Order: sequence, then C-alpha cells, then structure tokens
Amino acid sequence: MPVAMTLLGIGAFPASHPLNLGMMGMHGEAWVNQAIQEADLLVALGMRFDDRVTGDLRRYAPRARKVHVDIDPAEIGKNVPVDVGLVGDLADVLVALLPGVCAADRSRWLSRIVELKGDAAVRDIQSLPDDGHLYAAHVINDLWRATGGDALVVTDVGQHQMWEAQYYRHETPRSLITSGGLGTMGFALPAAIGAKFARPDAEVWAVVGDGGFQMTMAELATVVQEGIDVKVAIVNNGYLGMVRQWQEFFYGRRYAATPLVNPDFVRLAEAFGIPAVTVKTREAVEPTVRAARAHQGPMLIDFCVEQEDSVFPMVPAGAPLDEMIRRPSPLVETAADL
Ligand SMILES: Cc1ncc(C[n+]2csc(CCOP(=O)(O)OP(=O)(O)O)c2C)c(N)n1
Repeated sequence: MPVAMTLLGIGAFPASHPLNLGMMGMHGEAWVNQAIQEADLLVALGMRFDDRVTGDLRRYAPRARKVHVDIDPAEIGKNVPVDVGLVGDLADVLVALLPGVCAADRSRWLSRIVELKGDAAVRDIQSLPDDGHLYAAHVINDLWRATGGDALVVTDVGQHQMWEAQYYRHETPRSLITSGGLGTMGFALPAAIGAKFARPDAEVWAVVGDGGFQMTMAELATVVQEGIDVKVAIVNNGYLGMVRQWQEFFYGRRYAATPLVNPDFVRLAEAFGIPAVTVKTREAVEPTVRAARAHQGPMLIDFCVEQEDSVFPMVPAGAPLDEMIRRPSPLVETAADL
C-alpha cells in the first residue's frame, strides 16, 4: 500500500522508500492529495485528520472506507467519521494486525499513482525558475545534500517549515522536529538546543524564519553558555512569509504588518561570539553549509532568499484536497536538476 505522510509523520517511513508518496495536505504533493481523493481505503495511523490535511471535510476522500488507529479514543470519529476505529499503541496494533494482512496485487492502483505523478510532470514544489535568484527551496535542498540527509532538523513555523518538509528528505524517525498543530513561532532554536542535549551525537540544524527567530533569539546566549553545537539556518525573506503569502493570494496583496525590519543577524550572532555568515547566491549555499559542518561549535547562516516566493502547491483553507493552487510560472527545473 502506498504511504502518505502528515507533517509530524515525516521520517516515520523512509522518504526514499518506493511506496512513500510524500507529504499530504495543504502544502502536500498534488498527486498525494489526488490519491487520497481517489482511494477506496484509507488506513490512518496515529494521524488526527487535522484541517491542514483534510481540506473540506465534506469532500474528503469521498470514496474511501476509513480505518483509524489512535492511542487517544477521543480522536476516533472526532473530525472524520470512520468505518473502523482502533484504540491502542501503534507498535502493538500493527503487530496484532499483521497476521490478518495478505499480500495482494496492487499494481493497477500503483500505476494509477504513477500516472498522477506524471500529470504533475510540472511538479509544483520542484519547479523553480532558474533566474539566478536564491530560493528557499534551493537552500533546503542543498542543506539536505550537504548533510547527506542525516541531520536532525528542527524547524520553526511558516513557509520555511513547509519548504523543509517538501525538500529535505528524511529517512529516519524523529529526524524532523517541528511544531505541529499549535504552530509555535519561536520553537526552533530552543527545541534545537533540547534536541542536541537529547542526541549529542546528532548534527542538529535549526531552520528558522526571520520572524520566528526574533521571538527566541535570546537563546543564542544559552547556546554559548552551555557550549551547544547547533547550527542555525535563517531563511530570511524579510517578511512574516506565510502570512504574506495569504495576503497575496486571498487579500489583494495588502501586506499589512508582515514586512519585517530585521536586525543584522550576522552581527547579532557575532555579538554572542558565534561565527556567522550571509549567503545570497545558490552557489554559496553548499560550501557554506559544509564550512558550518566542519566548524566545531555553533554557527549561524543568514540565507537571504527571494522575498515574495510562495509555497506551492496550496490547497486554500476549506477547499477540497483536489483543488490546489499551482505555481504560476512555467517549470524549468525537475527534482533531478535541483
Ligand atoms: C507565536 C506565533 N505568532 C503568530 C503565528 C502565526 N504565524 C504563522 S506563520 C507566521 C509567519 C512566520 O514568519 P517567519 O518566521 O518569518 O517565517 P516564514 O513564513 O517567512 O518562513 C505567523 C505570523 C504563530 N504561528 N505563532
């Protein structure tokens, strides 16, 4: 059976597995959402049918019988009526279910999904104009490449969080730590500090927006004081980007209160005694990430990216999953080119 991931599920199933379709929902891959809409059976493991993954509930997966497994009985039937609800720890439930599962030929369904992917040959999230500008997706993709996909990434909340989920391919559980339903801006830096304490062996990167970083950047003092080796990547677009995107799409580009007057993040980090560097071109991304990795101790990189870029595709709030806004410009890059 093909597997689709929620944001918080990323890493639970390897990104490179042929049955891993990718992320579902508001900023998920178009074919994942389409597959959910066409599926005749959904087995929901520990997800909670959050509005960011279902879109319009009345038009969500209309053909599918639904099996929902969750540890919390209050979740069963809360948002989506289900045909079968099972309450328990997934580790036990999956083991108990396995003997009842028999291998079946799903080649028709799998080729239908390949067909859906093909339709998206213009792949929304992998399509970036090659115009010499630095896009956030470039930054995340090159961070993934330079870290060999092995970093423990902690994100903040906003566009950069969605780009991370789209472009960093996570192979192992809990290699992405991110603030889910509560969407807590300011989460990344303190959570990265916690992650490094918990996993001193891991290479920990905080990926933050310029807005969210300002909410808890004083924790740089903790980083220095406790000698914590976390790397900070600011995806600096000069805006509260996710809100700017909604203003652009749904509020006639009225950018009220979203442009940011940022401090000089490099000088700020240096004031704490943390080496820091600004990156403005695609060519500089990988070498700078490699330099940060080689440096023993914390380092901050201020990636100055395209200011008015948006996260695509997007299911507008309340729309059904198969009504997605695609990137308007023609695609010139494929996943391989990235
Ligand atoms: C504490 C808090 N305030 C407000 C919000 C609403 N909100 C969600 S994303 C976002 C913009 C984030 O901007 P930035 O940190 O610059 O990241 P970007 O979206 O540009 O990547 C805001 C204001 C929130 N999630 N948390």
